[in-house]
Amino acid sequence: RPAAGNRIDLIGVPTDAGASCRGAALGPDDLRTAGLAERLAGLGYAVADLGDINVDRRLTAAAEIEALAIGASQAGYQSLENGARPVFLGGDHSISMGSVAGVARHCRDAGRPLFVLWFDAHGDFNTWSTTETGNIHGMSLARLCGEPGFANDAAWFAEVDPANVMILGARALDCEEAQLIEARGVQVVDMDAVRIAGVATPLRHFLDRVEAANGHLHLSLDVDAMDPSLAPGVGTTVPGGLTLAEGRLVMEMLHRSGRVGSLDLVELNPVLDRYGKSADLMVDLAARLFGEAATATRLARLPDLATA
Ligand code: Z70
Ligand code: MN
Ligand code: MN
Ligand code: MN
Repeated sequence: RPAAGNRIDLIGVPTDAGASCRGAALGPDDLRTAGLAERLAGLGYAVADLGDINVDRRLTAAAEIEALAIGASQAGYQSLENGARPVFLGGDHSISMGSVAGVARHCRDAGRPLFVLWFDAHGDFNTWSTTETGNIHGMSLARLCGEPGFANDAAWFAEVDPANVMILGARALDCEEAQLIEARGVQVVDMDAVRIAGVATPLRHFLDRVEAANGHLHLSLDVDAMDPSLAPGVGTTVPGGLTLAEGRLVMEMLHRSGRVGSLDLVELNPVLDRYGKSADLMVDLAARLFGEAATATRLARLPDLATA
């Protein structure tokens, strides 16, 4: 059990301006309703719900995303400076432009390398030149990795090294997007690789790198990485996603690493969800990420995890 004083800050970023369909803006309140704060508090954490970043609905989509990125970056940076772990509640995945930028600024100032696990059916590595849809949630990782065409000179922004990123669960990469990911050296563990190697082996190698570098690990959890039968409440369902056992195993390994310092929970669309199923799944995964059900007995049966 974590000692009291181990703090988690919930930061709502209620937008769907980056997506093609509306509804993800309701995500933060749906995660609250599903009991996220209470579940984490039950594990012994001091959970503070900092409320939602203010959003001005009169703005254009791009301007709304930019304003929220600034707010998320500042709130996340402050949370980390205060010694807490920020959990960003989306919102579509465009919110990570700000959340991860704030984490990257903290890491830069603290002199610690940042690693990002992009848990997603998609790569989100399109630019304004490669995008087939114009949807900004399909561009967040590209922007974070310093691709041109974005206004990244602002004080709230900091880049992520593409060599320190692993995309896990991918199965819907656009053609030019896939070429760009490859050219930048981002590691992709797609669903074909998962079916062949499982999730544990590639994740073990990634976590060993984070450990060796004394890195800070950010998990950007897009719920559409999970199979749509488990997570129907997403804008774009892609068949052939991660199973419940695989998702939980990833979370347990991440917990055991002791390296996860920040988290995005994104792309939950309550309008498309069925009886809170996807929200419940996200709360379950987040709880396991923070240590729920990670008993010594279970780990004794999983020696590859115990030797983290
Ligand atoms: C596509 C695009 C995307 C999430 C869809 C899809 C991007 N590559 N991301 N749903 N979460 O529009 O760029
Ligand atoms: Mn820190
Ligand atoms: Mn995504
Ligand atoms: Mn996705």
